[in-house]
Amino acid sequence: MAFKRYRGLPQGEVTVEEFRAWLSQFDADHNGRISREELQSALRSLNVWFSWWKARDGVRAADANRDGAVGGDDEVGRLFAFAQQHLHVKIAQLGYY
Ligand SMILES: [Ca+2]
Repeated sequence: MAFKRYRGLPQGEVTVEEFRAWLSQFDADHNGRISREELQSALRSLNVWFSWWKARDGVRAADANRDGAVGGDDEVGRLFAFAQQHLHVKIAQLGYY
């Protein structure tokens, strides 16, 4: 299996645009949506513990239309909110969502 080096999240506060750009590099099949497996590799790249569970919970929290993946502005915004609460990602724009 090839080892891929990912860009990290910016230090300090993160805007939703930065979060989206960061997340897009994990869209392995380039379908514009982040599956649970893709989110898990994103979390793993941040050295998040229990990435399997957190990826499952993150998709569950963000997947408004219940298609099993995170896609579109609304769902990325929800995932961003999840990341703030559960991964301690700081937001740069309070009240943006
Ligand atoms: Ca995808």
